[in-house]
Amino acid sequence: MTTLIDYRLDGQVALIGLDRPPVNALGQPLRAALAEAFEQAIGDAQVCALVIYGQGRAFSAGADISEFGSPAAFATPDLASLLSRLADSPKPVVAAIAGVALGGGLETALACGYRIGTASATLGLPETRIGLLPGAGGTQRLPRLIGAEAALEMILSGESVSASQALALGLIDRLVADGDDVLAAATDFARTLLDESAPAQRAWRYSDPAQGLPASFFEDYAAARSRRWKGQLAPVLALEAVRAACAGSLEEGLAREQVLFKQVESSAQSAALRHQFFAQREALKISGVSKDIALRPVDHVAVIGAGTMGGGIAMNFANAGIPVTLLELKGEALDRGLMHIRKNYESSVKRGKLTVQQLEARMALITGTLEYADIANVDLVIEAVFESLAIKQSVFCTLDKVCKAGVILATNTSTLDVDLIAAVTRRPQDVIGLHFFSPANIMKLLEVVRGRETSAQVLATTLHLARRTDKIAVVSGVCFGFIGNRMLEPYAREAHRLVLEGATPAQVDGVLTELGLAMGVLSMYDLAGIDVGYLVRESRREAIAHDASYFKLADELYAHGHYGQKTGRGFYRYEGRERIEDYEVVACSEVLANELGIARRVISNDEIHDRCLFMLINEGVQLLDEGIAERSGDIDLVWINGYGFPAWLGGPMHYAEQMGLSRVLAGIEHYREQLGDYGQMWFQAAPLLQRLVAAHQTRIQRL
Ligand code: 3H9
Repeated sequence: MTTLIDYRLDGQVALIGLDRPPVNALGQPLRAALAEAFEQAIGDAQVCALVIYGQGRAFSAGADISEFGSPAAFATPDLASLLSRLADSPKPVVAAIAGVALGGGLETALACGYRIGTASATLGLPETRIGLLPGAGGTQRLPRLIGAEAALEMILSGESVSASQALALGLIDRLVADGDDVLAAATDFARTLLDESAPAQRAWRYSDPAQGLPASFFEDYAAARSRRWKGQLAPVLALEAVRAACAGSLEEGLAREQVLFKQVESSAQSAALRHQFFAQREALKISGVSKDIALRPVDHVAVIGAGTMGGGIAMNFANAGIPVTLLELKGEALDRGLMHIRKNYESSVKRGKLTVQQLEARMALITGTLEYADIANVDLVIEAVFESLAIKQSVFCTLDKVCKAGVILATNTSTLDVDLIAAVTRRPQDVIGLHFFSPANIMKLLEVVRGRETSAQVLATTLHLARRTDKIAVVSGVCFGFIGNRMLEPYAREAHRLVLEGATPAQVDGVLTELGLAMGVLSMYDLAGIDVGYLVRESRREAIAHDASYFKLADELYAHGHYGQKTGRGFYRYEGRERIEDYEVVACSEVLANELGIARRVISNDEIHDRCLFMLINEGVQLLDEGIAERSGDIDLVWINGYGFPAWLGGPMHYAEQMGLSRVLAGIEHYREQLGDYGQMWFQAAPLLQRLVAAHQTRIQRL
């Protein structure tokens, strides 16, 4: 017996412990060891019942995700066959669930005749989140146990349920109080089953999982989610698998599930989502920051500035139960900010997302003040004032004077030089950038900007805090715009310029949303505010003065007071929430193109795709080469979680790898030639991209 399984006997009960830290992922070696232990128990006449449990913090987090896309995923014994064997056990098998039972982990429990769980256990089938579907019987056994509707909801939401919900659903048979020994309880349960001569497998609770559902149930379910599922394979095929559970025998359903599972497993979408899963975990491993570094306690936070951003940041901490002091200069602005926060929470109450008590509890965690003295003892200060270096530096001078030693001083700048801000303090090692995305209480991404002197301890503490507040943290070095906004610039530049060359804003945005982006870049500028974009450009006119042509149209919109959605006009006209093509914008681009000597022509959708995307990718590769981003996966996380890049394409870097790096390079070189002076100026392939292609590399990495 290998060490992957802890096998022992307790009287007539065989105890089989999965022992593959950290989460008992069911890779081939563990599957083989489990199969062997199972057969040993079945073959042992002394054993009358079995208990399967997980050593450590999980029952099992499911199949080993790193095996997918390789033969190891289906290597003997494959999980589906192993679980079918388990389900046919002639002796009762009890799954003892403590911690998480996810994906193939829950499917293992479903193949057992009986399930018992601790109160803090969570159970779920999150496969669709990584572009898969439950492929070891989950789509067939779960509907037969809890009904098709509840099963579909669990499978398609990917959300876990608590042990008490699982008990109510009939997913587990017994609940064990936290602190009680789940293994002892499971062994007792097994003995009771033996005393009662209980069958090894009970009849399914739902012989017809679709019983009581309307005939059009599956069509209606898919139709209601067609927008959310647009372009995605896994949810559509997962639904089909559950439907198969309602249409025939278990054997037929399991066979259908296998076919569908293999289809998603080999899809590019699943490869992209799996890449994202690991990228998210890799992003927390930072060079120079050891895993065991002592963290600073963060029990109280202050936010400077009660505007939209400051308010969102305050809510982010209050939502995680961390007290926040919100500081403003004027009473009116503070009241407005606090009122806005309350309104936001009230709308969550109206939507049923929050109870009134939770609203009040969160508001009670946020205290307003006009005095810097009130934040002298907090553990972290986040400045969220107007995006101006001089103003931010003056705030940091004050913080340096007022705040206690050991406080972390963070700036929420989206573009400015964190080192120049740190330099005005006597403690640059305690200064860091925390770039939240608006609305800060909702958006998952947090760009953590590591200044030249930021200490490893400060960095580690903020990364830990990000997890506490459910943010996806990505570390960036210091440069204009960090990872996200620096890449936005060339991408947005092409979008703007293409409109001058003859595309309409709707055509440009249409190509991007067709690809799966949550929003086209020009619509995004309308949402963020044409005035905001203008002010960012104003702050760095010298840097972009050598070719000012591409943003002439945006400057013109600014001059006319067309600031985007908030004024009802920008690149589009707005009637309520409806976005309408504005023919005056088209006419204006014609005039500007004429003035700038740009020949207007019919622009193909392919050209829009290639110019916007290749320039985005090129900048990402350059950032990696400069060391601003540590890994290409970090760049992907930023664009998926902060800029609406479709997760199922894996982020711009992964997408480039899928397209082929040589295609990206060839495209850049093509437009460099085709677009005359403009092409010569902007279409310069990143040296790292050239090196990678020359070395026939398919992955984006430093070379
Ligand atoms: C499946 O089951 C398919 C079947 O239906 C059909 C098969 C035929 N595999 O997240 P953490 C690693 S698909 C491999 O930092 P936490 C993770 O990379 C699977 N590795 O901890 C990390 O490694 P490292 C369906 C895995 O406490 C370490 O474990 N299941 C897996 O914040 C710690 O992870 C899922 O989708 C895995 N399955 O969260 C569940 N899981 O230290 C995916 C974790 O080297 N997992 N690792 O960076 C999770 O949701 C979370 O990891 C979990 C723990 C909640 C378990």
